[in-house]
Amino acid sequence: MLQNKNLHFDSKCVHSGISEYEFGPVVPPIYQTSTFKFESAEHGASLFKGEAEGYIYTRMKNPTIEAMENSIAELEGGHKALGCASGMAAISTVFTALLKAGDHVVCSKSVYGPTLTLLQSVLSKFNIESTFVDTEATEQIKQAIKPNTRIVYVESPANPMISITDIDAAAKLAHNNKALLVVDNTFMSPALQQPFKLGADVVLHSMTKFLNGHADVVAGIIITKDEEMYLNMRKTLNQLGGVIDPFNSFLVHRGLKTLSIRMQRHCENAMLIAEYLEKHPKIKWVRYPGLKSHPGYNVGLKQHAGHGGMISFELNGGFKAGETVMNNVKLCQLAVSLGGVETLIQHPASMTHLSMGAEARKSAGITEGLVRLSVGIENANDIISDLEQALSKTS
Ligand code: LCS
Repeated sequence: MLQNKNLHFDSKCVHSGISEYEFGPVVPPIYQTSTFKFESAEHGASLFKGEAEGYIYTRMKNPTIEAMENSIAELEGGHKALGCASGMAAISTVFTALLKAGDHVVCSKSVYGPTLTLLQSVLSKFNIESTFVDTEATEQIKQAIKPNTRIVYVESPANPMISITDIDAAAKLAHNNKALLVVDNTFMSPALQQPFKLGADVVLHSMTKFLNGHADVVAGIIITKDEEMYLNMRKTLNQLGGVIDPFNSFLVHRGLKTLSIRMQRHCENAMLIAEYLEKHPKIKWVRYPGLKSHPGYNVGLKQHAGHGGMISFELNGGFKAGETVMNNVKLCQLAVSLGGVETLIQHPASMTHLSMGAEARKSAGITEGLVRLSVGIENANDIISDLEQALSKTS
């Protein structure tokens, strides 16, 4: 394998995780097999005992999956990674591996809807309690931590409020209580933010988004910072069973090669569009970390290398006007998900964040009129023209 240590990030995107394979392919082959033959009964037994190195069964380990995992672990600056069937599979594996009955979690109020409902409605059945706070206000994290808090969980920027948490400060608060900081780095990707450098203990992603980048895969990943945590996660993932499959791993690994240049374009486009929206007379407010009006602007400058591709905004005309825009865009696609090459527009209150309920949405500031834009890599002028013609249809 190429020694990547001294390479720049964009070179690592192209080369990391690639090993030597039979016939010398430049990219990892797709080992589309559920199981692997043993050389002998003794060999099989020694693989199971962990005395021999090798592959047994794809739920446990597979070379195509391993190549993608090694690549992302390297890009995030972590120890090892675990490919999961979805972002939610990664999140539920992390909580299951790290928590026990009687533990407490502090979580951002603004997170992906099903993450909040997983804590609130599923883990609560196992006597795991959660407190949801505005993690943009570090003080609120401090106040919410209790003696039994085991995890502080944040997304930064968060879905869909694009709020910024000071990751370094959150890590210190968690560690003072012997708790762990888990960061969902989906909105930034390691091209823009590397939470381990800021003190995170576990980093995870929905790879469905920027890491894969092409809206054709549902997948997740967990990155650990040491072997002990990795073995705990691997055992839990193997038992829960939410692993990624070889073909999706291959697609994600292919997507990673262009991660750096894609993120650069997402950031450039999003900045132009955020500035356009902020000046538009029909727009009430815009949340984008690159705008000085964003309350987390200074924290963002400290912890991420670019402001990302996600924008939230509300029109003066509220939900009705937002609906008109969503129904009239032509280039922008009206669809949930994010982080792909095509620009997507959606309405969190009736779509991605419906499941969390009106009260939790209100408390997180997710207004009925909020519209979320995942800015793609098209020409920014084309995206702006499309938004302009759709905005002109609103009264
Ligand atoms: N974390 C974040 C920040 C997300 O935005 C999502 C999905 C997940 C985790 C879950 O990942 P999945 O299981 O879907 O791979 N976010 C979505 C969204 O905003 N629209 O559709 C899905």
